[in-house]
Amino acid sequence: MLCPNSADGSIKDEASSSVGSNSNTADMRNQQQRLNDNTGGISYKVFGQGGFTFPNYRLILLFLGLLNAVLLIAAVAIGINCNKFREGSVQASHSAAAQLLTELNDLHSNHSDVIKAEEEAKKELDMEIKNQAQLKAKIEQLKTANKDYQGQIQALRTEKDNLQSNISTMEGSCGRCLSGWIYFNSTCYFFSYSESMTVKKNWPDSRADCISRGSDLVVIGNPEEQTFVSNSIQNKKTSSQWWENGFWVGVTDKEAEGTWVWINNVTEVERRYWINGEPNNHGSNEDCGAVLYTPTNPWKTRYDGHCHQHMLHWICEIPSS
Ligand SMILES: [Ca+2]
Ligand SMILES: [Ca+2]
Repeated sequence: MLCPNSADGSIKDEASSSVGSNSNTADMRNQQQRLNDNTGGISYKVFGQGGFTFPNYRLILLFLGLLNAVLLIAAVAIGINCNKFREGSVQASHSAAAQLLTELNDLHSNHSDVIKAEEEAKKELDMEIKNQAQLKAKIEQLKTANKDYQGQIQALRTEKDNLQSNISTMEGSCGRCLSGWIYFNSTCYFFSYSESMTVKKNWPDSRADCISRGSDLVVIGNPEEQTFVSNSIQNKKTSSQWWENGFWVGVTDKEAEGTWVWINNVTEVERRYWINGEPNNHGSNEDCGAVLYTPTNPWKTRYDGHCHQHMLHWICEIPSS
């Protein structure tokens, strides 16, 4: 028979109760008996000293049974839900994994596309660099060609100027000067070089030749005439000795050494037309004046030479009629 044991409510078998509590047990039995008598056979249990009573244990059992059933149903329901949830989770996981795989594949595909595009862009860049280098080389070639063209243009311009000058001279001398003479500033000039490159004479014979032609040796009386004469004797070189390439002109210092007088009795005072170091009266016998084109300074054309021993070309001058 089960009964309450103490205030903590634990239930123990009556036979296992301790010996020290025998007197209390007897009292409880008596109390139980009295309760049975008073309730007409309905059993109650007494829990501890001064405790309280519960309904019949059958009701408790029934209640507990119902409670177990409810709990069982709840457990089953929870289990089903958990299973459904687990299945849902697994399906969701599968779906997410599949989605991730798809995205990963997409990314792989995109990455390949990007690499391909990068390689194509690199190829295009290399092509552009190559094209640019070729273009640069072409520009350099064009620049060089342009320089050449500019040089040619300049040369053609110079030639044109010379031709125009010659035309002017020819037009000017036409009908005014004898054949083989050059007209300049109302005057006709004869350069012996134009008649013969090889015939050269000393100063007196040259003057005699000019007189025989109805003229005399040239008198260079102004800067314009100096320029004309200097330009006219350009490129008239016939000897490797510089002093043999000159042309006799009508100026001497044979009357007074160092005093240069033109054949028209005009004394030369201009010193800037002498070549550096001239006149030097070399051998104390250079009393006749000649002119020679000097590329480094066309103004400086004059030098003195031996009147009888030096053989040169000569220049005659006759005023235009
Ligand atoms: Ca002299
Ligand atoms: Ca000299």
